[in-house]
Amino acid sequence: MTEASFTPRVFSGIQPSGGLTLGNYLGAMKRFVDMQDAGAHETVYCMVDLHAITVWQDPADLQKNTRELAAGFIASGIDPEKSILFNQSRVPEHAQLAWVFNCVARMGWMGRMTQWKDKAGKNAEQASLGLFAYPALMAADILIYHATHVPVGEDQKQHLELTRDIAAKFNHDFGVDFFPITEPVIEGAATRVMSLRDGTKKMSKSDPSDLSRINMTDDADAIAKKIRKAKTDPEPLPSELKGLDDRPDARNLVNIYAALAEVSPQAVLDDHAGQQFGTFKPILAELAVEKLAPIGSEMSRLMADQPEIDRILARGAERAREITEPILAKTYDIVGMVR
Ligand code: AQP
Repeated sequence: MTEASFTPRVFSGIQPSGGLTLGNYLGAMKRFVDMQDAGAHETVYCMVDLHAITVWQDPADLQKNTRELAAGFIASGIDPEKSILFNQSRVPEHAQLAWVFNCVARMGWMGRMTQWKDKAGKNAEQASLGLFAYPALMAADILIYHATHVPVGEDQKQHLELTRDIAAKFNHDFGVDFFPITEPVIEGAATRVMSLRDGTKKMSKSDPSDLSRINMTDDADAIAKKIRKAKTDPEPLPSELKGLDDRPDARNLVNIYAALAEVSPQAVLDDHAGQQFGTFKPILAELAVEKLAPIGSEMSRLMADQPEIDRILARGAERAREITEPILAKTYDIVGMVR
């Protein structure tokens, strides 16, 4: 089998470990919609609830966050008829393939993952085994679809490289060309949206400070207030990108503007060079409200019909299993399981 024989297929997921943030939206979700609408690939999108429980999740919050995330996918433009949309735990082949990959991946590979080091920190002895094995489950999420392309934010680049290593080692160990060597798709002005309180830290749904992020459920007032309070510096905007090199907070706001307006960061500077943040922030807030508030209201509308969300996810899982069952069966044959 050659790479050319794999169906062009996109897979990506988001954890229901909190509310959807502007970082998830610009770094991932918006690009999921673009890839769906471009029509060049089959698109498979997932709420990765099994990943979420690698750190403690209150069960009631996990259910709420999973449904809210589903509403976020749909409100952002994912059409459950065009894309396959479901939550990971409904498709057991993800976890089954992950076990095989736990036996292919090496401890040393996992130990080098920066997300593991960041999240486990100095307390690795007390971290869950699931958190350590997270990248093997992520590789399984992708490869159980023979996905050829994976749109993600910059923070997932290392996990994608590990996915390629796992696929290559499996193919090599068993003398097959069964799993594709997946291409990461990391592009655009917002591959790494930073915290509004600290431009050197990633915007994250689990950051204890709500002012550090824009939630997709924030209303117009909250969005405007968070941008107004965003950390900046006293300098005006420069005319060239290199003028932002040592100004992470300023750079972050320019990147957010560029991603929302769908222009390059240089084009933002061309229009706003010389402006102080007192002038630029209200313009950014207006743009953010215009683009994000309709998504937030559509999410609330969808959340009011929970049975409909559950029906969409169940149907998505059925469609997903049409792909995953034969790939797991073939994997088990290759590995030598008697069935
Ligand atoms: N700040 C970000 N900028 C750009 N992309 C981002 N992504 C997340 N944060 C940013 C992208 O969103 C997708 C889903 O991420 P995830 O929820 O699976 O996990 P994460 O990267 O760990 O996201 P969070 O918000 O930081 O979650 P917590 O706080 O629970 O760890 C991925 O494609 C990711 O790159």
